Amino acid sequence: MPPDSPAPPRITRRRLLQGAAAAAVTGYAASSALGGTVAAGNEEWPAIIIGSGYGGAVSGLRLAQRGVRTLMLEMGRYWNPATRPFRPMTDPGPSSVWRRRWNIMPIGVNLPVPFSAGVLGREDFPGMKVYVGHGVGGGSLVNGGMAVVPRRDHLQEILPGSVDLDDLYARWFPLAQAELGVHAIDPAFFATSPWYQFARLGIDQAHAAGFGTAMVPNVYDFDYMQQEATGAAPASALAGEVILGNNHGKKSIDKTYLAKAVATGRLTIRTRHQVQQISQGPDGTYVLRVNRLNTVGDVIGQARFRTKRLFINGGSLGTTRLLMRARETGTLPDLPAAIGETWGNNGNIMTARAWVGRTGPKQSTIPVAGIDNWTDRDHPFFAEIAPLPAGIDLMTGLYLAIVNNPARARITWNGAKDNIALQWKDEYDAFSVQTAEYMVDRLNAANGGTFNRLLFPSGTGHDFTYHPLGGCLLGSATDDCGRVQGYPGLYVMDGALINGNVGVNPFLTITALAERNMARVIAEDFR
Ligand code: FAE
Repeated sequence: MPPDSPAPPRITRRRLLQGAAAAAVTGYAASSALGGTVAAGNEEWPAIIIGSGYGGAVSGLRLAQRGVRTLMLEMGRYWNPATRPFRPMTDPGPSSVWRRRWNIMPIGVNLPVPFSAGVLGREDFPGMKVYVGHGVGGGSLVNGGMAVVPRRDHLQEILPGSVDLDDLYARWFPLAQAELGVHAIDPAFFATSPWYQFARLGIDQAHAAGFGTAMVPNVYDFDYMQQEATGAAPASALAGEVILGNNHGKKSIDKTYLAKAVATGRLTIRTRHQVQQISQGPDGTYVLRVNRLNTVGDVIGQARFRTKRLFINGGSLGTTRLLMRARETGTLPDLPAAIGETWGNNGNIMTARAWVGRTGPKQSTIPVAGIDNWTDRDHPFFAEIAPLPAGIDLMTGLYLAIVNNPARARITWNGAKDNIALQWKDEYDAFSVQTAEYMVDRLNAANGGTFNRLLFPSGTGHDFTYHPLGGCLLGSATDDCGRVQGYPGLYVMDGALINGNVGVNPFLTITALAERNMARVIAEDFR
């Protein structure tokens, strides 16, 4: 059985053996075959997790370690670089984009791509394009790996008061960092490598403009990167790979949390299984109607799964969509009215400066530094000094800023389209635009340079986000550890829990919060 094929209609001895053989390569398929014990399309599991991103991976590991036989359903594919490699940003292929005919990079020229169930997805709404990852590992497959601890005073503002922040910082952030494999870059390598000339220049120019900066830890294996730099290992970060997947170096969660969970023998992952509808039987069992997809993402069949414990972890939009569909179509009619509220783009805004000086033709795709201006009350932002790995010296500084923008939107339900709707008005971003312009003006005044209007004609790119957050808030749509109000056995552990803007790149916070919540849920609900 190929590692990401849909569940077989019946578990046969032959399929079992095929699964076991594939498992030797991937580590996923054997448990996938072994886990299915009930006849076609109506399996019952002690626990089911929807989605294999950060929230899903933490849920999967902790349930498996507690001894709970758990099924994880993921709409995307399993990506194994040995058999099915990712492609660099400048040369997209069938692995690259989820069901589009053109690449979807937010800047630069987009090339045609084969229509396929690729790794990078984008959902388009009026005023806002939301980027997400699809595949075993969710957003960890496409992201830049920046693992940033948020400011405590900011978390105090956005999390319910009942979350013990001493405990979160002392226990759950360190655990998340350890499990994710977070490390800092070797200062000597950073100081001398041509691959980080762009970042050193960005730091120097920030200081010249009077801004503070911070080095940012990452889940990329920097020892591996140093081998890339000497040619001793196949290049990934140093070969333009990120956003459309990394073949080497990056510890995406298929290599950390999920590998550890599968190794227990109690987590089964089924790929190309897209959950469509959730309902509930009279005895409280949740019933999932699932579309099975082919490698293009077309529906090739249906399946049904049942469980008493359902963890919805489809990411901010994926989770909100499933919950809103269930509430609005009446299959889980008593879901809280708060679902859909307080969605935010994490204050994301991108901007670029032209003619900044030599940023270098060689640029690592993995960002390791940022400008930290969060405590400036008038212009609060944290801006990643981002790479622009075009292979030539573009003399351009690129920044992905996270502005402390209080704007939030409400996700609504469009029954005619059977989908969520979101309207992000231009005025919501007025503060982010003003803040990003302030940053660029100050950097240019101190160092020279202009707005790069080739990349961003209006000066900034504020109609897209990499960091969707909210839709099922901790402490309002759920209790203060992710139990959905009114539905025992229904949980959310992902970015949907977080109130729209966490002030830094979000996956470390999503992971730490999921760890904290799962510890309570396991202790209290899985005795
Ligand atoms: P997520 O990782 O999105 O996982 C959800 C999973 O559920 C996906 O695998 C979906 O395919 C799957 N799914 C959804 N609906 C269904 C369904 N109906 N049935 C079955 N499966 C489903 O959720 N964050 C940082 O902290 N640092 C960075 O450097 C960074 N860089 C980024 C760069 C890019 C280009 C992007 C797109 C994001 C970046 N992020 C970064 C954001 C980060 O990846 C994101 O916050 C987390 O991945 C969200 O984690 P969740 O667990 O909420």
